Amino acid sequence: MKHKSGYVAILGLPNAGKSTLLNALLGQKLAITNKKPQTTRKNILGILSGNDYQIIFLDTPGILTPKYLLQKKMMEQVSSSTGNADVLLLLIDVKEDPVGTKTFKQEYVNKLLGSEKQVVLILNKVDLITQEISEKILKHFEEMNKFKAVIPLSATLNFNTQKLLNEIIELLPEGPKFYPDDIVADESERFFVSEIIREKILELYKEEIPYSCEVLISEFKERKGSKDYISAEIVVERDSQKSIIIGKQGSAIKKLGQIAREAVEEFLQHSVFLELRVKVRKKWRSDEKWLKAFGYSKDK
Ligand SMILES: Nc1nc2c(ncn2[C@@H]2O[C@H](COP(=O)(O)OP(=O)(O)OP(=O)(O)O)[C@@H](O)[C@H]2O)c(=O)[nH]1
Ligand SMILES: [Mg+2]
Repeated sequence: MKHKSGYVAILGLPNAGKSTLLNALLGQKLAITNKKPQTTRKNILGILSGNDYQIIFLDTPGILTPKYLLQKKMMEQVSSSTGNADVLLLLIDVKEDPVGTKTFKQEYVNKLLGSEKQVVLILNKVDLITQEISEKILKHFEEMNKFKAVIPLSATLNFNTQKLLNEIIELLPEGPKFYPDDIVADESERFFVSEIIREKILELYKEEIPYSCEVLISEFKERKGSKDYISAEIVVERDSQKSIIIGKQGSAIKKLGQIAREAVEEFLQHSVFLELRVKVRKKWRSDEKWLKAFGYSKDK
């Protein structure tokens, strides 16, 4: 058998389960996930290598109509993921959007379907609906005749993920490995640590607070034989948000620091001393200069 390789972009509305699917396909947690929409802000590359294939996945932010500059940058990330892609995975949350009405309302999705790209439609979260409804939805999409395949799947239960992989390998062109077999990600540990902290902010704080936060790693000192030292800045937009992050007598940030540290230690497999600071950068989500400084650029 010939070796196959290529790029596969994972696309869909916010909260469809794209990052959960990436993690399920890789068999390890690379991308942060949360029940709140717009968790992913930057593309995350994950590589799956087998004897006769190498799939380079790109998890992307959810497709939306941007209302402020950060969302515009997130959509630029989405757009940049499809250019090189050999296969597009379009995820639909079958509970929230059973026949794809919300998904196909997005002009961007229709543009993709009108392109030459091979699209596999994934009916995600089938664990939340009955078999009967699942079969009806499957039939509905198969009859549209727009997809290379339509696959009912549950990313959380790992249901049909192997079937999806077989389908992807089938669709990929012949080609060599682009990365060594043991490489799974191309981002730095710093990036993943900042994402883990952001994930814990999403878990601990309510309403708009997580949306107003960005996490930057200002220092990361590896120390053999003792704890790594990591200093992170949580950037918010307003003083009032800073007070909420810190909480009464520092109680909220203390809790955040503790659960974030445990998760970072699990990821790094090393003890760490984690220091968190909060900074206000007025309206950073609408500020080109700050967004650039925070790494929101077009390429990737
Ligand atoms: N029941 C069920 N829940 C799922 C499934 N896949 C994902 N979820 C949940 O859906 C929520 C959103 O998952 P994410 O993976 O963060 O979704 P996403 O598409 O990456 O979201 P954004 O990054 O915000 O665009 C999380 O609470 C997941 O646990 C699934 O197959 N079944
Ligand atoms: Mg995501």
